[in-house]
Amino acid sequence: MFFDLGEVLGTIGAVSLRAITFKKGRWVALILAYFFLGGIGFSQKEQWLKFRPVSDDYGVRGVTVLVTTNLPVGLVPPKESGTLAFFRWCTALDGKARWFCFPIPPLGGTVTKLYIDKNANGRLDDDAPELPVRSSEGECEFGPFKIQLSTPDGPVVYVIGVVIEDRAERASQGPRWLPRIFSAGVYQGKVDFGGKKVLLTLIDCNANGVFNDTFECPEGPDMIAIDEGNSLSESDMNERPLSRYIEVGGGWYELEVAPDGAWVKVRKAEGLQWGTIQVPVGVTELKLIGENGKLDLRPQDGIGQLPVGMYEIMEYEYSKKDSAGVNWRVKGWFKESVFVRVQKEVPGSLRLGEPITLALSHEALGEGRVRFELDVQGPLEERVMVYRGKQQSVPPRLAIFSADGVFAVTNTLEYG
Ligand SMILES: [Ca+2]
Ligand SMILES: [Ca+2]
Repeated sequence: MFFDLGEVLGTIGAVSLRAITFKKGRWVALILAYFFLGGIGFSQKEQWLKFRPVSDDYGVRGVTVLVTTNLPVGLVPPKESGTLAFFRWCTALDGKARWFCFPIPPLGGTVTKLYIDKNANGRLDDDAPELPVRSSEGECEFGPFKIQLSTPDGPVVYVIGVVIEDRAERASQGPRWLPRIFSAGVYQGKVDFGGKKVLLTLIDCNANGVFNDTFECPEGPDMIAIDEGNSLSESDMNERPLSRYIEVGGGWYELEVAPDGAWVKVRKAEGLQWGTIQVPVGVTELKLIGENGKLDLRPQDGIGQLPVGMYEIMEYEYSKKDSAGVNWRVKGWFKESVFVRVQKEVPGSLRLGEPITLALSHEALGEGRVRFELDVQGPLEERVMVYRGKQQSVPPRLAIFSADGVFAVTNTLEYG
């Protein structure tokens, strides 16, 4: 769905939320806006960050690539017998592509060697094979590997890890081998935002070697995490896509990130244009992500102020008292992307919270068994959870009868 403040522009089909969130095309308008605004000058000094190695469980991210068993043109293979699989990793940091290669193991076996053309000379016969650091049925991990890159700003070391998934059992649904290359390090440090120091982490989410991809990158934006001192753990850190602006401690800043992640520059955002979003009065919290950054809005009397731009609505909270004075609370989140464009001096409205509808579906599982599912939905077909006071509302009961009345059963639906 696509909303313009004040009017509905049109709709898109039921596509899963994450799948289309940051895809190319969806953000064409953002790209144009970016170039239109042109180069934003940064006068502030570099604030240097430190490299910190991270393991793959820091977050499943990176780039999944396809393999070929055809020897790529111009590539000298390693001295190996048997069938070889090749895949490629490219980085904009030095503009080069590097080939990877592994001998395909017999069915049931795991990948035992990985060759990487680390020096990007088009030869794999001068690279020693790497051994897996973790190997299990269906998946093995290699690395981390340091890749030396020559960039216009001097030499840079980029660290990658590789996980090769063997999908032999599901090969009918796609390729058998799925290597994923991920950035095995982040850049982290205390960064000064107008006197307030926060722990900032740069994550090369799309593993292209560059840490400053924003929404206009076809592979999607990189991520930053912000800890203003109130995060309980790293996973709790306030992670968001890298965007033009960033809100820290109630102030808005522009952030420039070095391509290799080594430093950031911060300056107070000037000339930000503000717009208004109107929601039902009961909406107490509204979380959005867009070209301007991540926002946690707390609308007052149904009105929220935010920088002009395009946003995707992530979550909201809505509350209301019933006639007995009991507080009811609704938490909503979106399985389909809902976008809102905030324009200057064009107030509009977004319907959230009510009405809540129930959609019952069923699936025959065979052997006389049927599974029923009840979707609790808000006005934009978002998923909602309903709380009465502090308790989740009592799930409805479902009575099922056969047409002749012989069969009768009543079940209570369960959350989950
Ligand atoms: Ca080589
Ligand atoms: Ca990147």
